[in-house]
Amino acid sequence: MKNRPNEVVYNLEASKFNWDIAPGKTIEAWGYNKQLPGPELRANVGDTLVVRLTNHLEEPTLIHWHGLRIPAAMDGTDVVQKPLAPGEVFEYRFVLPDAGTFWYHSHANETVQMERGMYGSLIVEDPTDPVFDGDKVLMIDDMKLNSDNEFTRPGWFVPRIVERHDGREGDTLLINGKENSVIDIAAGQTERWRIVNSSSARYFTLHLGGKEFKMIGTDGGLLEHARTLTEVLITPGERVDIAVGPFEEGETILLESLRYSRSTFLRPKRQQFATVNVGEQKASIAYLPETLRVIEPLARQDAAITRKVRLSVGPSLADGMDFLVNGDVHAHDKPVKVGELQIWEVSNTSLMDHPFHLHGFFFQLIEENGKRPEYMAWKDTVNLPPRSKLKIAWMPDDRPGRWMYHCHIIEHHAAGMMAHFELVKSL
Ligand SMILES: [Cu+2]
Repeated sequence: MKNRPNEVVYNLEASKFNWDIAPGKTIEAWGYNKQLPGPELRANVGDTLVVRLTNHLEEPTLIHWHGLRIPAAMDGTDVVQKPLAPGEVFEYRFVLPDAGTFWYHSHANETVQMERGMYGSLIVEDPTDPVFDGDKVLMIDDMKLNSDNEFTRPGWFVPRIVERHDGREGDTLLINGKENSVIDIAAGQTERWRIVNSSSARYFTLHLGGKEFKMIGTDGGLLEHARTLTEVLITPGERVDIAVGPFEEGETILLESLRYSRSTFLRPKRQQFATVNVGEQKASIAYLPETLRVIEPLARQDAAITRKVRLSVGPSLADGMDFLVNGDVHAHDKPVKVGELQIWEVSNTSLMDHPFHLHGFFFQLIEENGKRPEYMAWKDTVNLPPRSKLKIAWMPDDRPGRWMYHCHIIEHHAAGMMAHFELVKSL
């Protein structure tokens, strides 16, 4: 709802509620405004977003604004904000600096709160965005439920270490909180689909029955040029915007995730998430320009490294395995100075994949295992396969405070694969 000009206000009420993921299949969800996902928030770039969060849960909570370049105090983690106790209200208020596909989620007791549904999308539009015939948000998730549709708790040692090692994956596959979703599109039309991987640990390789689609954007907004693909990997936390269509009337297309092996105990599978139904022919006004925007490079591939971040695993007596950053759990990294270009070498010495997420800033990938990346993009989450090494460049602008980076497999984050650092005016 619009209040003052350029101010967009939402109320989010966090609570427990019953949610039908399929006809007759009801779960006890936790979420916002009794919806799963929470309300789709939309505003224009430059608007001030005001979100009043009321906590009706029986435990503390917080909202993290994933991908948003906002002041540290609004980042919604427990290092910048006291979690809201039951009954408390907090008002998040910040200017939306960038157009793109973002999302919000709980950053408290995440392995429970996110798994149960505490997330939603935040779409920031720009009047100069390419024109499409439709714009849909698809939030990918999975849930691990028992035969009574209850969330399981891994009580025994073996299930517990498996869930800690693999991250929590379940066989209940959801798009926008529903199993076996049907996505309608008119024949002859081209739509923008904004895909958000809001799962705890699932690697989602989007596949539309082998049909070509165009990847037009990622975490930090539009790419420079569309990329024609038939599949794209979207790891937890990442977003990919695609242009889909035009299709023929009467077509039925499976929306699946292809098999991706990330060295888990659980065997990876090809799985169907939804069906795309192509309806009656309609006229199209969609137009995709050759150049979507220009992305200025922050640094050359050979730029000198200013910091090394090593993701690894090590043995743990109590839990089987610890998840480490530079050899430490829940690490404290050195401060970063405002205005000093950061060139980080992020490496993964473990034998499993980790999606690396930096809070509050976009980075550019400038080198991938010794090679120059294929295309330019602004990112806040990037996957590291086993034994891989990336170089990322990012500019800490004038938003001092406490920030963090972590693996976006929520169970790995909880098991220690994260670090705090202070952004300071002077060192
Ligand atoms: Cu991880």
